Amino acid sequence: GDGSPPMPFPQPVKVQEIRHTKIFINNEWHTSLKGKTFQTFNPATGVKICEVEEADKADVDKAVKAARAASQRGSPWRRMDVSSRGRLLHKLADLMERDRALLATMETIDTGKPFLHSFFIDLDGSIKTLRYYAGWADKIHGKTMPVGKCLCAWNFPLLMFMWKVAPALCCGNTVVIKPAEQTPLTALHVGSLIKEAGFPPGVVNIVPGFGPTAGAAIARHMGIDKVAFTGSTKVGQLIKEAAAKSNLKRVTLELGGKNPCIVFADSDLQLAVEETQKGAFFNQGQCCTAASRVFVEEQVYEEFVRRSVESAKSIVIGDPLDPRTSHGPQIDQKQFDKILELIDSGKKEGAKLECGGVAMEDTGLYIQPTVFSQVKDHMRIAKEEIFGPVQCIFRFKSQQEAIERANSTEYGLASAVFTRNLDRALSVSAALETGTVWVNCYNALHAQAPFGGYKMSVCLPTHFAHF
Ligand code: TXE
Repeated sequence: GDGSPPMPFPQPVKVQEIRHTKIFINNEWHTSLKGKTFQTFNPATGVKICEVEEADKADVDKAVKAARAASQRGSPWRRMDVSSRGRLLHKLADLMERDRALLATMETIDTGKPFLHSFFIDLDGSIKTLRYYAGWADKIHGKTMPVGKCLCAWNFPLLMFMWKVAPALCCGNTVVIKPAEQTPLTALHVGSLIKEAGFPPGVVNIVPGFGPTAGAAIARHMGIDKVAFTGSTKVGQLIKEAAAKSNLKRVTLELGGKNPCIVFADSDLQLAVEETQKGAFFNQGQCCTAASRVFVEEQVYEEFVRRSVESAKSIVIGDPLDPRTSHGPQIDQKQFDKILELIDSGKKEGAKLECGGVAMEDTGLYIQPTVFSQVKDHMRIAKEEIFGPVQCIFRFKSQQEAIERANSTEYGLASAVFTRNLDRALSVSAALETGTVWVNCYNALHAQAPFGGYKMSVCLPTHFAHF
């Protein structure tokens, strides 16, 4: 080296005991009104981490009351000047930086995602999202909505929390947030940091619980003005329906994807192999932006498949807390079973299984990175969101054909184009019906860039990216 001491490598923290497992309302910790709790598990080991208080309709009512009171005219939050609001968001970001290793460890234990991903991607994105919106707080002139409610998914628990809460707070709203039942821990820790940062009571309330109970109570609540949701398309439809049938609350939905990549023969092939595969397998494939359909021009098809298989076989699967690991377990048994069932359908429908396709033998919900070639558009693996580590490779002949096939889906979240021809990159990008089109890269997400989509992937009524 250059003689300077080595950069300290982030290490997971030894978590002795989870301190925050209750419902967070008015900056205080509450037990469930029905006296119920639920368990959260480590998907890498199947071992129970702890019990969490389970919120239901009555707890949601209590949280909405607190959020309403905190946004009353004359309340500390309403009287606070906008730059102080920005300072509070920065303070929260500072506290998350202080607790970064702890939060990353908790995220890894609760979701199974590799620790270094939690540390460098989820925590980085969460903190940057807060700081980005902190900067907006004194630059917004216009209408705001008093009470928002957010429902989150389990694939990026902390990041989803921040994508939803940071813009809402930046505009002076108050929120009630329900984390996914699989992954409530980091949200609850952030509850303690919200209190420590000095947010007035009731501005942020956190109600861990299940979808059909706590989640549904939110969707149809008369005292909530806006709901933001990330999850399945099916539940997204239920939420929009419940919103329409109750008080016509505004709805933001971020749902599934079946995201196409188009790889032309004139691309940097190695780059295309690496980026599309990263896109397919990142977070064990549990991404709404997962690169689940890769269309490859026929001249380079065989070579692309060969290199993709080689790359998939080199992925390090293991204990998510081990910094060498790049691939962890799936989130729960239900998802695990769904993925294996879809892999099976791919085999039966005649796609060629190039590698993977099976679970790991020992404990935990691990599925080997899987590559299918010779995938045809009518197959289930070509149409349904798999949400697992499955890469599907298709062959195409002409640009027009590739665009049409890429667009022939009910989804429209993200896509990518790989080519050295910039002219082609621009015309194909314009033709793809997706909110994001990446050129010669994948999953390049930034707090500064909007994130939206077409068709059944996204429903965004406001100008803000995520709330
Ligand atoms: O999602 P659900 P699940 C997709 C992915 C995955 C599939 C199923 O394809 O395989 O969805 O996953 C709350 N009213 N995505 O079953 O059920 C629930 O408590 C109100 C894509 O985990 O949609 C949780 O907080 N809320 C995705 C959240 O919805 C309800 C991320 C997500 O759960 C509810 C996750 C109800 N009736 C899954 N029912 C993405 N876009 O990234 C459930 N919930």
